[in-house]
Amino acid sequence: MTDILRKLAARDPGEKEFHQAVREVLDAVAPVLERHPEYRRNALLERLFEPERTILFRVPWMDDRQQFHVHRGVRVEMSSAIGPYKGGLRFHPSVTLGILKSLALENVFKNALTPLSMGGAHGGSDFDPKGRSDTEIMRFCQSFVAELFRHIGPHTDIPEGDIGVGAREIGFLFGMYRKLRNEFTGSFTGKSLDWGGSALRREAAGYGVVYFAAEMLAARGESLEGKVCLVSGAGNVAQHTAEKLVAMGAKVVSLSDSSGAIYDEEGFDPAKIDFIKRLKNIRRARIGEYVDKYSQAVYLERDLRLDHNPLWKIPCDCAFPCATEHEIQRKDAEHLVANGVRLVVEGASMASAPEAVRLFEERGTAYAPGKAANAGGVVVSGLEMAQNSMRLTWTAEEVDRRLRAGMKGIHRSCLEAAERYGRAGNILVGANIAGFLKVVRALLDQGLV
Ligand code: NDP
Ligand code: 2IT
Repeated sequence: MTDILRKLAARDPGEKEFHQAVREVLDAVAPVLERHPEYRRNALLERLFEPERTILFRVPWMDDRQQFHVHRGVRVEMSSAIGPYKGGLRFHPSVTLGILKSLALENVFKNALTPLSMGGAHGGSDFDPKGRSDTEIMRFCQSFVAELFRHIGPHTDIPEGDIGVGAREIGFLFGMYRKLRNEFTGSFTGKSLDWGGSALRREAAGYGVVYFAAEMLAARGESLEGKVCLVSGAGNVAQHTAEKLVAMGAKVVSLSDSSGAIYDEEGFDPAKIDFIKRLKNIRRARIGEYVDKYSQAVYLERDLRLDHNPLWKIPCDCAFPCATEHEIQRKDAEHLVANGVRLVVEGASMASAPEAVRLFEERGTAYAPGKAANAGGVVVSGLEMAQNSMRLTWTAEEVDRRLRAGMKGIHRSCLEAAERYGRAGNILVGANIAGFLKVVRALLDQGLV
């Protein structure tokens, strides 16, 4: 299998994040490949790791001072073997093709674990929305979709938000899409409730993370009640992870953004979480302002020269990284383990670097990768697509019931797959194997396409 990695590295030497994502999959599915030599004979790995299509395009736009800018737009359509391409759009200056390919591959597996069959994609731009006015964001989104609209549609590819793309951006993207196509179809998810969105889509990824954690604890005869929890990030996934943890009786003591973290030893309550939502979603301010209002809390400024994040030094029972990939480095994992962390559940995709994951495995820390634990987002995206097709809307209670059942099912599938292949209890291995089997069987059934 090292030949596959070698070929990928030779062909696209700059895509180290993608090579790492491929390595994780190869390590996890090794026992499956041993049992099924026909998978290698049919070049299934080669097919799985080469996107079906990658769209690269120019995004020109004008800022409020009438300056022109050009960014790169990308959509990686990785696999449609089991359903239309599905996955987020990320607007962040760190975006590269390698990162988007790794997220698209992640989504192939994640989406295969959900009850509704969906293919995998991811896209975005190196555009930085931070500090931009609403009109600048609108012009950028309109220019982005003026090209992307040709490639997407409710039966082809259905984008959603991700870092830097929330309700505001989906509104602008969908509005322009609708105008260009002259049709109102469910070609994006994450839409507002008033115009085709689903109840709880905004909350889904974070709530799903907590439902997954609750399943992991229940399997050990425990619950979230009273557990001290660290949550990183302060965006969509982090806010709703913290909110649901508090609702389920846990004590959440931290959140963060790219500038630093807040630590409130007393724990958050619903009023504090509402304050944070207003701070981040409406005022679009920095998380550090929390300590101006709640003076018992402390602000831990992020020192980018350090190879660890001070947030992960805080003692906790459970850690929920919900900001971005590789935010838990080996050093962070060492701090968490030394402080007795029991559970690490990823809200952000690939939140833990491979060396950190290795340490969790060595020390027996219960660990769930994003491709299983944050699948709640795409579970409810699938429900939004189903509601759009039927032209009806389900209540929040109905969606929540389906989300919870979906997360329970994913947890069970991961454990069953891990057990079947001799790695009982390993959710990382189980998630990769369960997703892999669903997709490669579809590829075999459908011939060489
Ligand atoms: P948001 O843009 O809403 O929030 C992202 C948060 O993470 C912000 O607080 C941001 O800080 C912080 N952050 C982003 N990049 C970095 C970085 N390089 N270093 C430190 N902090 C950073 O995004 P989401 O909450 O939607 O996404 C968070 C994670 O969850 C991502 O990994 C995403 O792929 C994953 N995810 C999202 C889903 C969704 O439905 N939205 C579904 C499943 C997974 P700042 O405010 O300073 O930028
Ligand atoms: O990475 C992800 O799962 C998302 N950003 C959401 C994808 C989706 O299509 O709901």
